[in-house]
Amino acid sequence: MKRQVLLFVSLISLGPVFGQVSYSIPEEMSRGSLVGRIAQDLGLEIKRLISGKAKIYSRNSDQYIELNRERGVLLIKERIDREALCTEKALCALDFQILLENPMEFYTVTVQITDINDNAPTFEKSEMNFKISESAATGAKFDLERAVDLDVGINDLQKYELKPTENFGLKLHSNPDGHKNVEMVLLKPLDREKQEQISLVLTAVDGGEPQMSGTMQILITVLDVNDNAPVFTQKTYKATVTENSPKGTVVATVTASDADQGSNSKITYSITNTLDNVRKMFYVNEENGQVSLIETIDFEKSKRFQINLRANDDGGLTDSCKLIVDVLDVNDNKPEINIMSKSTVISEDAKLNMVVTMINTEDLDSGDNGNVKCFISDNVPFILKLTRNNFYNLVTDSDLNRERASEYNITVTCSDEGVPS
Ligand SMILES: [Ca+2]
Ligand SMILES: [Ca+2]
Ligand SMILES: [Ca+2]
Ligand SMILES: [Ca+2]
Repeated sequence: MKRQVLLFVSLISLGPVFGQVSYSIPEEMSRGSLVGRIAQDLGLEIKRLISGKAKIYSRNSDQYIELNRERGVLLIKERIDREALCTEKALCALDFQILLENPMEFYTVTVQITDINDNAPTFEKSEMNFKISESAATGAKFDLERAVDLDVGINDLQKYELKPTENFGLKLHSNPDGHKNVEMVLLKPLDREKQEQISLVLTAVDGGEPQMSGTMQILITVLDVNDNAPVFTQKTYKATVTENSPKGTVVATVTASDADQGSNSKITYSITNTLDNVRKMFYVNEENGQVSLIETIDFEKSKRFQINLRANDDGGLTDSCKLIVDVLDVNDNKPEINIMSKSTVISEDAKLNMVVTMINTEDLDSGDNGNVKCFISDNVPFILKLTRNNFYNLVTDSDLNRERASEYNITVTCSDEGVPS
């Protein structure tokens, strides 16, 4: 084989060259399609082709093109795929010779294969996944896989499109190999609380006619940062609790929410009062915000509490609120009776309305529970007169007669209006 080639090389170097011709055809023409009227173009007669046993000599391209001597034409013998033949080369051509004998001569033929747009830009992967923090700064870049189009020139990849365009844009970088690297650039900050998954489509298009394209899906998971503080459902909560309620009684439940994820939204409740005795009286369940009593409340000591509460997330962000607890009175105090002055001795000629003694009543309860009324039995020559709130005077109501009664034992009864009294 090697020897034959060598022999041929010596032949062509000796033999006369009568001319050359070139054709240009698109790739992918079907078998039997006309490449060129070689006899006509070389100025040869059909009978000379036949008598000269004209044939194609080629070291590598004879499988694609054949010579039909009888018609004097070159025809497609095998479908030509430009991409397989020339890969990325812009100029793709088949070179061969037409050899004739008697006398020996040869012609050089060049068939240029032009590209047709028979390849779409394609991505190796159909999907790319990214995990991007919602705190990523605008301008942050992410390398994307580039697409490949086997065609050349205008039929090759021309541009990329990324949709939707809300948060990301594209940036292309020229590469020494002539291809362009493609980057996704963050244009607008991400917000996990608004959108946790973002799905984008990267489209690569060529410039052929018709235009062809390929797509790749880009899936972005937005990672949480602690950019939201807890928020109480109310700034001020109100509750009431009856005094003497048992320890453990739930007074109220405060609730805060946090828009973040995981530990960034895990809330812990606490009471922040310092200077008063609130923390001795109340306890907040740090997990569920339930406020309960840890001490018995005495209305007579404190009628109202202001509990300051804080909600913390695990990232250290906080909110605060107030819980106002009004203590409800129960009638747990008897009226107290104080005799302010007493004259144990009184003359029988004492005038009517003479003050014998002054009484003050006191009841620690409030409302009806502390509303005190006093009275005495009515078979004595005295009456009880209300002078001011909670002050009574015991005064003479009729003439006294020492000879009839020298001593009175008067019982004053005071009662509040609570139920039970
Ligand atoms: Ca092509
Ligand atoms: Ca193409
Ligand atoms: Ca948070
Ligand atoms: Ca967040």
